[in-house]
Amino acid sequence: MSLNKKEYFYITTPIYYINDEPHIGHFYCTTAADILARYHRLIGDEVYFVTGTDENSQKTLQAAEKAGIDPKEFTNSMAKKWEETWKKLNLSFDYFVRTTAPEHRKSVEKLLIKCNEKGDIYKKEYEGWYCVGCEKFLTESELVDGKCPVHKTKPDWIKEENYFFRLSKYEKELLDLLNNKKFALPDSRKNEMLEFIKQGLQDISISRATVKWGIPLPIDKSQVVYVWFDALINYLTALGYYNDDEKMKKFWQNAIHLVGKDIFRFHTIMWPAMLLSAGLTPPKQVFGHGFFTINGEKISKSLGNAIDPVQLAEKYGVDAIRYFIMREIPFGKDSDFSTERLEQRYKGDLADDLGNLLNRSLNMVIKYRNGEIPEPDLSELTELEENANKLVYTIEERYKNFEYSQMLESIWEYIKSINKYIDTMKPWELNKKQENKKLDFVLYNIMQSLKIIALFIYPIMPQTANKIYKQIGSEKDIETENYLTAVKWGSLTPKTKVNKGEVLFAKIE
Ligand code: ME8
Repeated sequence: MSLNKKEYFYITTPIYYINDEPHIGHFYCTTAADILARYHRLIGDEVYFVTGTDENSQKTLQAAEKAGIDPKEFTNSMAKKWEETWKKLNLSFDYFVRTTAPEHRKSVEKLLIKCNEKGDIYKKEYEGWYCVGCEKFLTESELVDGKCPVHKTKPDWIKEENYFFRLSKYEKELLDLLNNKKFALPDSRKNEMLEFIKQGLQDISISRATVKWGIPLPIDKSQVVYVWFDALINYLTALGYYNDDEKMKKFWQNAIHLVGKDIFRFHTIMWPAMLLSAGLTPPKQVFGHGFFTINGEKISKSLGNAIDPVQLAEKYGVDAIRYFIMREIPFGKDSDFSTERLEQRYKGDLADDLGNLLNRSLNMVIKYRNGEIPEPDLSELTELEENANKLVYTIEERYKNFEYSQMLESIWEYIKSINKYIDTMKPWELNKKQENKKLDFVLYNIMQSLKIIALFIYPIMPQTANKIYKQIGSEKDIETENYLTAVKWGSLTPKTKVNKGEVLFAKIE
């Protein structure tokens, strides 16, 4: 249990292709990773959170040519754009990895040479349909009317002599790995992978003879490394695999990869096989989340329907969007992205349930106790206290299972129960009747539960959580708290002054 003992967490997102700009789908996965990273940092674990860009794709080259820019210049400016976008959106990654960086090239060379020494690389003549959009070979049976089913374009027929990786050799080990309950989640996707392996694994081409953009194959410099073989190794580059950095020892065995369902197979089959071949252990977990559509359509450049997370954040605030995407859709499921639903949740869950709760609670402390947290007699156990104690463990369990939406649902039930508590206890009547001891007790309970709410929602809405913290009178930032001490009932210091500020979720025009 990581609540009782410090653990290490290595949390990653896919490294994104830079031929395009970040959209809501990329933001979704990066946010999910950010939330997990923030939660583990909060409870005292040591976290290394990495995102980055996949730059050695043919798509990069095509996009640079189209823009009439030198590919190196293009990659530098696009990678910068992605990194800055994530920073602007308050994503707390510790390292931004780029596959055109010299360190990455060293990692790729090192791993590939190990696989070669193991006898897992061989040369063979190959021909097949290659989709640049997917950056992979497609089988005849995967094509629909001769086209790639995802990109709706005719793939290229490629015939060349390539280097192959003996994926088939790892069939049994991969089956064992996937049968381990926690490695690949959710179960439905894991079962698809098991089925795929049972049909028999083919060795895969890991180099390209005609492509010039990419990392030269260390065992034959006339070819470049296949972009997926190269890209997956980013997870090791970020830990300093190329020079045996200490981070490898600390973090590799605790790697959690969050990826979309589109690239789950690469991460649960090809990647662990590459690692096993190179004498490394597979990652601890891979989670394949679902996809957003916009009005039922796939998000695509040609349809021009991509939603820009920066624009959305400018309108609603980044915390509200983080809340919405994680609450609305159970992680792992597909869903349509609806601005209407976003506005409903903004108004209902955020402005009414949470914002209003803070507002009315502060008003009562100001009106009845001169803005000072009262000194209560806490000998009586309330349901608020009991439920808060239970929630600490429910939340931990939800994080372990990547159940973000269900976790938020439980937190919101708690928020609603505080509102109900106020309506039942009627502090205004206690005040009228001068039942001072009871009033102190009730007001303290309300403020204490707000403190706990701030801690619970911090990973999802870090700015909002800190605003609540400040308004209830804390001088500390949540990041500096000892979580288990701070969520304990009674942790709120009596006699501190509240500090009412701006409303949490203003009306959207
Ligand atoms: O595949 N809904 O990069 P990529 C939800 N470079 N998530 C979405 C989404 C949508 N509509 N569209 C994209 C690549 N994503 C490779 C990865 S990793 C070693 C190499 C998210 O730019 C989702 O997480 O195509 C998906 O897996 C990822 O973006 C793909 O990003």
